[in-house]
Amino acid sequence: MKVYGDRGSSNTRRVLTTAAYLGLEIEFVFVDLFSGQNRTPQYLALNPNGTIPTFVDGEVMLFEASAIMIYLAEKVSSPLLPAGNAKYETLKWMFWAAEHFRRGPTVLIEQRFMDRLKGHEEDETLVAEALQAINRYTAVLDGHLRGRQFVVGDAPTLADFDLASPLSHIPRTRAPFLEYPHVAAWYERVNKLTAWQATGVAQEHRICEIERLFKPVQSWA
Ligand SMILES: N[C@@H](CCC(=O)N[C@@H](CS)C(=O)NCC(=O)O)C(=O)O
Repeated sequence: MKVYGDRGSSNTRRVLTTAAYLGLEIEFVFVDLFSGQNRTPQYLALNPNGTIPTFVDGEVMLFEASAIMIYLAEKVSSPLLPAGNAKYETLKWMFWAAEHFRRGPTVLIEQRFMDRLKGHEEDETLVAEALQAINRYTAVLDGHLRGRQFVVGDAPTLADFDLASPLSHIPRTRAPFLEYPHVAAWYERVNKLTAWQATGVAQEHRICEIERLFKPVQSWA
């Protein structure tokens, strides 16, 4: 099984965390977005979006991190995707994460990290809209997490990894997720999971590398 991605990407991190949590051996193939490796004909043949992560297991070729995570959990019948009604609860929060929860943070990572690396000022209107969306949906998650250990039931599911992934960019986005007490307590629990910790260390290491790469542009800007 191969995962194509960048360890600095929170979408790649969701997939790598799932594989590590399940103890699955995967071959990691680094795709350097900054030198356009995601735009080569070979890569676009695997994933016509030119995004990361991409996954290959024999004839199975997937893009979309959540689809890859579901594939991995089902491959080993893991309770990360539980049975019965809990399965639909898990999927509900995963779809919600994509449709609502991660949209604001995606704007912030562009505005406050990617564009800043290139020496651009942030767009105040886009940032204000993103923060408004983040507050709206984090309040919903906070209400749900009151009195709960994890998003679905008392053990982690794929929904926890999907929802925690944008929090891993807080140092860059300065998104106010941790101002919500139940979200903050839940994130502390997620941070205690060995698989999540390991991918977090690798992510921060890679982010430092990226920042070093762009340093001349930053000081020139
Ligand atoms: N919904 C996609 C999002 C993938 C995505 O946007 N990845 C970013 C990196 S975190 C990317 O590849 N950006 C490069 C581009 O859009 O060209 C998923 O869950 O896999």
